[in-house]
Amino acid sequence: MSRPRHPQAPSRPRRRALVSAAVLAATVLVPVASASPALAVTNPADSVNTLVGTQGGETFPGAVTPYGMMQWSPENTAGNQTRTVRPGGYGYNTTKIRGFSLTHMSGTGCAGGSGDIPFFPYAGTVSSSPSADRTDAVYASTFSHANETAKAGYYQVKLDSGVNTELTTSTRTGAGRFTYPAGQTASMLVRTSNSEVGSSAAQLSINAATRTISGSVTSGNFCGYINTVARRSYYTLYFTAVFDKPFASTGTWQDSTVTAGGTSSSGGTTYGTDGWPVAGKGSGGYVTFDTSGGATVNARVGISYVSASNAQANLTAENPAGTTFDTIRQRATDAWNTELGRIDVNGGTTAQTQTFYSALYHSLLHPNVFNDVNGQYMGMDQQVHTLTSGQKAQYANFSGWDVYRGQLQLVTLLRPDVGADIAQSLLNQADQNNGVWDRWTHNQGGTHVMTGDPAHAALPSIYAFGGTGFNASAALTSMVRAATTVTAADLSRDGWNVMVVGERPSLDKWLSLHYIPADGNAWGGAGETLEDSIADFGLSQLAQRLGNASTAQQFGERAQYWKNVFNAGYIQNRNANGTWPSFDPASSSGFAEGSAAQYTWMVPHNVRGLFDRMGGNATAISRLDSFFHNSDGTWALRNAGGTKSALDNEPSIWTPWFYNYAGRADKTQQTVRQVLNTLWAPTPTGIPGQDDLGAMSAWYVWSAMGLQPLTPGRAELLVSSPLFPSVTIKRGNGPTLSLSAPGATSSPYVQSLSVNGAATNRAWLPESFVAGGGSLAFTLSGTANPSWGTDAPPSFDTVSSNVALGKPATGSTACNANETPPLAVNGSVADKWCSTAATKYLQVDLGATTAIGSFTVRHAAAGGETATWNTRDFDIQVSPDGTAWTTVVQARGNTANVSTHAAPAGTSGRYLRLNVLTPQQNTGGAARIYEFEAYAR
Ligand SMILES: [Ca+2]
Ligand SMILES: [Ca+2]
Repeated sequence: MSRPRHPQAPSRPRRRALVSAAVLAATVLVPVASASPALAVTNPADSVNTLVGTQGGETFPGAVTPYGMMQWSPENTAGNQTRTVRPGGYGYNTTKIRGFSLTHMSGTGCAGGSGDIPFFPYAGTVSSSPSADRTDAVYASTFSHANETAKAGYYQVKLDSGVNTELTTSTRTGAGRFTYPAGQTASMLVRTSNSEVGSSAAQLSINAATRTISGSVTSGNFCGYINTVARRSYYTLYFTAVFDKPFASTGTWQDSTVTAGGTSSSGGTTYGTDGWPVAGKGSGGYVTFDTSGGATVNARVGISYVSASNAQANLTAENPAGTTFDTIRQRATDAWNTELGRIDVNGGTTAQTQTFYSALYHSLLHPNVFNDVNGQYMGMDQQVHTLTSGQKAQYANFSGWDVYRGQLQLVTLLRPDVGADIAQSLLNQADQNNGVWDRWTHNQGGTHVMTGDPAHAALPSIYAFGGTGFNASAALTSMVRAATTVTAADLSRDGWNVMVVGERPSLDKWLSLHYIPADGNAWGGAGETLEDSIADFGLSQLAQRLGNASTAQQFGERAQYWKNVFNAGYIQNRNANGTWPSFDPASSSGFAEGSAAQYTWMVPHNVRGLFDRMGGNATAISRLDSFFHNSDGTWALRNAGGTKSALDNEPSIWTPWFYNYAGRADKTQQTVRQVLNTLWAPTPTGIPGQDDLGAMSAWYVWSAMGLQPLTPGRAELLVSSPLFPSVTIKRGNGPTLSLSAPGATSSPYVQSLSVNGAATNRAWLPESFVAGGGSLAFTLSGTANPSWGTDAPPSFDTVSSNVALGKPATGSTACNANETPPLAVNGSVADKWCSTAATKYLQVDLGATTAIGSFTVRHAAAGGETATWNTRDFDIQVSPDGTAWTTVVQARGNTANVSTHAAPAGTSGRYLRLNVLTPQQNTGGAARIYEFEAYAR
C-alpha cells in the first residue's frame, strides 16, 4: 500500500515558538504593504505578447483561441521551400514569409509539424509554379517587425511587398483581411501541399461562382526525417475559404506546371526517400481578385479533420456570411480575457506581468479541440466518431512526456471540465488504438515520440486536480491492461531511439527484472525505469481513489522499481544481467535528453526515499547546491554541462523545488526566483528551451505563483514564494485560491505563512487546498529564513506503515529538554533524541504485539549534523513484555546517515529497544537518533 511519508510532528513547541517570535518582529518592523502599487489587470489579453518564445521557444505568433483547432500563423522561409525555419513555422530572426498556414503546434521539437494550407497574398501575377520556386525567391516577401502586431487572437503584418495581412480566429474558423497595394495584381496563393513537413496527398478546387477555394491535405510525418516509422501520413485536414471579392482569374499548379484558368489540382510533396518533402513537388491554386470595389479582401475559412462538409458546417456555425473580421477578433479577445482572467496577478512590474500572461497564454494553447461543431471527430482508427453524452469536446495533440509534469494540472486547476474532457479524449484515443496509450499524439495519429508512458501519469493527475468527469474506471482498466500485457510492439526496437513503437518498451523486463535494462528497447533504460515508476505511481493513485486497493498495492510496489537502478549515489543504466556499465554522471547514456546527474532527481513520488539513499538531507542539499551552481558559486541553470541543472528542459524543471523535501525551503525560494528572473522574459528569446505545447510555460505560471504540483497522481502543491504581491486563482468549478505576499517582487524569502489564517511550517499545501480553495498570507523578506518550511511535503513509498511513529518512547537520560525520546519517533528529522548516559537506549511501546519486517534509523547527518556523529555500533531488540529481550539487529561500523535493517523472519514484539553501543564515528559520547522507525511485516 502506498502511503504518504511526511512528518506528522505536531509537537515541536520550542522551535515553533522561536520562529513565530522572529516573524512577529519582522512584521512589526517592516511595513511592506504599500511598497508595490496594486495594478489590477482587467484585460489580461493586453499583457500577452505572442512573439514571446518565437526565437528558440518554437512558439508561433499567429491567431488562435484557447485550445482552438485553428492556429492561423506565418510560415517563415530562409530560402529552402522544404524546411520550415523553426518548428513553430516562425523564427523571430528570419524576416521573410512564404505563407500563413491554418494549423500550428507551439513549442515542438523535430522539424515542426502541421503548418497546413499556407495562404500567401501575393502582389503580382502568377507566371511560374510556386512549387518550382525552390528558394522562395518569388512567392515570398520580407517584412519588418516594425510593421507587425502580435496579440492574443490577432496577428498583423504589412509585408514589404505592400500587402497588409490581418488574421484572427474562432475555435474552428479564421478570418483574414488582406489589403493589397495599389497598382498591383491582387493574387492569393493557396499552397495546398505545403504542410511544414510535407504531404502525401493534396487537392484543391476553386469555385468562382461562390468565391470559394476548398480542398484538403493529407499529412503527418512528425519527426519523419529521424526514423522511418514516422514517415507516414495519419491525418487529413479539410478547408473551405470564402472570399468577399469576386475572382478576376484563377489558376492551379502541380510540381513545375502552371495551369492558368485551372480550377482544380492535386498532388502532395511526398516525403521523399529521407522523410523530407521533395523540392519542386507539390500542388496548389491561386486566384486574383477584382479590387475595383476596394483593395481589401476578406476571407472566412473553416477547417475540419473529418470532411469537407464539416469544414463548411464549422464555418457556417462560427463565422457565417456577414460576420465581420472585427467581430471575430473581438470574440477571440473576449475568449482570451475569460481564460487568462482565471488568474489575476497584481503588483508586479510591467515586464513580469507580460511574461506571466504570455506564459499563461502559451499554457492554454494545447491540447486542441478536435471535434467539429456537429460532434464528429476522427479517431486513431481513422474512423469518424461522435462525442458521447457528457463529453463536451474531443481534444488532440498530447505531448505526453512534457505536459504530464504540470501543464495538464494547470489546465485542470483552471478548468476541471476541460481537464476531464482531455482525459476522456485520451481514453477514446486509446480505445480507438487497440488499447495503446500513445505517448505523443498528433491530431489522430500516434507518433510514439519521447519516452515513458505519460498518459498513465497524466490521467491520475487530472483526476486528482478535480477533473473527474470522465470514465475513470474504464480508463484505469485500460491503462492497467496496457501496463501488464506485453505486446509485440513492446518487444520491438522499431523507432529506436526517439520514437520506440511500444507503449511500454521492454515491458517483459519490467515485469521480470523490475527495471528497464540498458540493452532493452527503450530510448534509455535508466530513464525509462524512472518514467515507468512515475507512470505506475500514477496508476496506483488513481486505483486508490477509485477504491481498487489491490491494484493500488500492485502499482504502488512497481512505482518503487526506480530503486533497482540507484547505484552509488545516482540513477544509473543497468545491464539485464544485473551488472552496471561504466558510468559517467555527465553522460546521457541511458537517458533521453538529459544526463544521469540531471535524471537522478526524477523520483517525484518518493523524494524522501531518494534522499535517504543519497545519504540524507545534508547530502541532498549539498548535491542540489552543486547542481545549481558552478564551482565559483555562480548559477549553473542551463548549458553548463551534464553535471549541472538544465532548467530549459523537462528532466530538470522540478529540481529547484526539491530543497523543500530537505528542510531548506529558503533555497527553493532562492533558486526558483533566480530561474524566473533570469531565464524568462517577455521577449522572443524569453522562453528557455522549446515550449513543448505549453509545458515549460506552465512551469513558469506555477512558479510565478509560488506553487508547483510535483507528484503525478497527487494534488498537493509545493510552496515557494509568489513573484507577485497578489495572486487570485478562480477555478472554473467555483473555489478561489488567493495569495497575499506584500513586497513579493523584491523579497523572495518566506518568513512565515498562514493558510486560511493559521500559521504553518509546511512548505506544501494539502490536496484539500486545491479542491476547496483558500487563502495564503505570506510574510516575505529579502533575507533567507532557513527555519521556515522545514516540514517536508509527502513522499510515497511502498513500505508498510511505520508502527513506531508517534508511539510512547522512553530512554536513557536526554542531553536536554528538547532532545527527548519522543522526538525520535515523531516523524521529523528536524529534531532528535540525544543521550550521553553511560548506557544509552531508546525504547518504544507499540501498544500491542506487532510483526516487524524492517527498521530504519536516521542518524545525525540525516538531520543536517556532521556525519562524524552518525551512530557507529548499535543493537535493536524486541520484547513481548518489556522485560525479556531478543536481539534482532546487530549493526556494527555503520557510517550511513540513514541505515535500514531487515528484521529476521518471525520478528515480533510489543516493545522495541535501540541500544547505542558506540555513539559516534570518533570517541565522542553523545548518541543522536533523529528517527527510529519500525515497519510492519
Ligand atoms: Ca523540452
Ligand atoms: Ca525526530
